[in-house]
Amino acid sequence: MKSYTFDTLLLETDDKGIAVLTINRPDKLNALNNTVLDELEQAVKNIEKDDEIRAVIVTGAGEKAFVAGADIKELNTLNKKQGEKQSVRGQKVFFAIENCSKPMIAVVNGYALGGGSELAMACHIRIAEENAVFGLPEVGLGLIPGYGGTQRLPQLVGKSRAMEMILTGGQMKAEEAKSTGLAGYVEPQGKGVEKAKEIASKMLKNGPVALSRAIEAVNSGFRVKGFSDEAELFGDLCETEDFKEGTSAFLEKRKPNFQGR
Ligand code: CO8
Repeated sequence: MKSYTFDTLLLETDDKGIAVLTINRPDKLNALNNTVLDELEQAVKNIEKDDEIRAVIVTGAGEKAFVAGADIKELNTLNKKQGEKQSVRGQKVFFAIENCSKPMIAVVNGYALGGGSELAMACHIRIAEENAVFGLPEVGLGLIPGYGGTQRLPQLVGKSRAMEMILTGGQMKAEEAKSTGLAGYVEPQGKGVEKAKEIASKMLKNGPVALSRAIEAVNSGFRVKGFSDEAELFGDLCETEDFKEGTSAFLEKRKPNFQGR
């Protein structure tokens, strides 16, 4: 078993070349702070360079969450310019995952909210454990999804269902995620990685160059222009009172009182 050392991630590779990349901040439900984003970017670079790694499973530490979103504590103080920059930053890390030349499989083992759903959607396929909860709750914080969710969710579940999910900030449990195509499989809790390894093993019987070109070709058909608009709109929202109210309400553990300003 080969492993790399990070503060907020675990990256371990088995003897078949299947790596498990675990977001490891369980006390904060694996929320994506800047350290996690930096380390994810570095991890993908390691994955690309390391010939022993042939496929990657992305999952969350603990029994409650895959990733509960971007770290709301870090979002709360962003201004327009910083908000747009932060959105572009996360989008860039998730593009690196989406365009990784090796198969990336998300095992969603609990809450995948906001940036967590966006991370899962950037992976090539998704397996939901029975306790998986997908959602883009950003509007409840006075925000919009800013790590690609407004672009990738409609691609995966269709515009109408995506619009409903984004505008209500509603959640989708494992079985519904499977029926909409957001997840390929539903597995018992604790069994997602096993299923992911089974699927990865089937992929790895094929030529690695063909796999990388297939990923590139499929992604090529889904290149959309909306990501920069998403980042700009996210930045705009950071200037609103509703954003301050929404994020402060979460941190103060109370309901927001939006004024529409
Ligand atoms: N950010 C920061 N801390 C978090 C987050 C988060 N997203 N989610 C959970 N935590 C922390 C909690 O504050 C708590 O910390 P503490 O123990 O110090 O109080 C700890 O994790 C455990 O969480 P809870 O006590 O809340 O656990 P519950 O089981 O009661 O609730 C929930 C679980 C329902 C998942 C709840 O934690 C929750 O609602 N979390 C926030 C979900 C959310 O709104 N996610 C979206 C965030 S916004 C986002 O992702 C935007 C992405 C795009 C960004 C673009 C550019 C910046």
